[in-house]
Amino acid sequence: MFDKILIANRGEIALRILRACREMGIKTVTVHSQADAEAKYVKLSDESVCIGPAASNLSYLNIPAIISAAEVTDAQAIHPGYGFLSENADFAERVEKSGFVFIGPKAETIRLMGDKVSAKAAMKKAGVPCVPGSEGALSNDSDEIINSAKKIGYPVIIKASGGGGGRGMRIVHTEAALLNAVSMTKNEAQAAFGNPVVYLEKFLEKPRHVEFQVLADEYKNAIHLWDRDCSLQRRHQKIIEEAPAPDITQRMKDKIGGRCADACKKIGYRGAGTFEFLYEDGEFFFIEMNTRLQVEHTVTEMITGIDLVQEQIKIAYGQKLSLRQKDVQLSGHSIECRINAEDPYTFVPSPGVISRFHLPGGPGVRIDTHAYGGYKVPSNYDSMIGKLITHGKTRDQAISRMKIALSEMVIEGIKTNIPLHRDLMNDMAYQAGGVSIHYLEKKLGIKS
Ligand code: MV4
Repeated sequence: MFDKILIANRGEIALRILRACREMGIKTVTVHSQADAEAKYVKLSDESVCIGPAASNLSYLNIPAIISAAEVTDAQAIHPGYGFLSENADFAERVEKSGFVFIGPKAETIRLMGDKVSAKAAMKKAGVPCVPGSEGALSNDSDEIINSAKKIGYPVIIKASGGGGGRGMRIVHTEAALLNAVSMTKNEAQAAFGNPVVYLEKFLEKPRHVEFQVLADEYKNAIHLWDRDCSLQRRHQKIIEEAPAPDITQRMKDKIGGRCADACKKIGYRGAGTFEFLYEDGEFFFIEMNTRLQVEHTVTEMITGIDLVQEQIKIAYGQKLSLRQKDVQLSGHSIECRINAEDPYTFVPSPGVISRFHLPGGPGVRIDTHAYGGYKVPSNYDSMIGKLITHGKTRDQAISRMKIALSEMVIEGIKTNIPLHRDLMNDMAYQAGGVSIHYLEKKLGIKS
């Protein structure tokens, strides 16, 4: 096994990766910005290196500084966590060229999936059901564009191939609005991603966001770890996730999960990954693949008992998957509330010093956070300061435990979204299960 891993991230995920390394007997190196010098995971790691000032582009996105840190500390592998450089193919490439192992897929796979047109084509070819749409990239021919949209049927959505995660999209309801919308989206895509390529899809009006977790090794073994429902979101920021997704037949999940695992084998996927689907009227439609560990990986860990970070590390070391599909046994239900340092209703970030900090506990309660009483939440990064996760035999029990946990939780000195989570756990539609991606914004009275 690796002797030493460098963690190229911060916050709760740095601590999560550090814990996995500890359990495996692997030494850890953390890299940190000047703003994170006093962070808990930095103190807990075996070694740490300051890689730059607070601004992310000068520290957590500073590729040469991170690679130098791996060199001076003699780390063998780099775990990118999520966000930051986790889906940067150039980073993965430079890590490997410098003689380190990138804990993730091959650079070419990251590139393939980062381009949404090529990702969709690869998945369609591999037998994963996709949203009906244009055959790949739209041409510049007006008649072709109009015919493509006509064939799909309005409303359609224009998506930038270089986008993803909700960036570079535009909905079109009529043929009259189509060509102008295409040219505006192309211009925006060129400016934002340096890539003007766009494609069309049927716009699904009220879908749920349901995703499948996969694990694949270098030897074309692949399994899926079932599904998560991440429909509760605001402006493409997920707020609550759960596993399994409510109210979808196991038969359907077996089929789609199997397709995802098969697709991994076909494209030679390596590591942990997520297939994102829209689910509407009993059907799954692939939209994107994430080639990283995700924030919400925890709910999958809770229902499968599998440590996804440890599996990532074993795969990166070149081990064969020790799990077979039949070894992935589902147990109960899990919910995750993302705890953000922000106003619960305006969502304005609320950095600063945490004056009082009391965490809940008890059966079926997990907390992943790097925060503590006296910790100063920096203003430079994402506002998520932790995740509260519950598990129960049933969805109702997971909700009940979440309500109790939220009632015990005290964070003072900064604003948090805990009050919003308390509201949502008491929301009748949430309790019934299976709300759409628009539910939260509608409830909050926001136009999407
Ligand atoms: C869609 C869609 C409806 N129809 N595609 C937004 C994020 C990106 N991953 C894909 N997104 C969407 N694609 C079709 N054909 C609606 C969304 C969407 C969405 C998807 C998942 C989670 C939250 C969302 C919020 C708004 C729109």
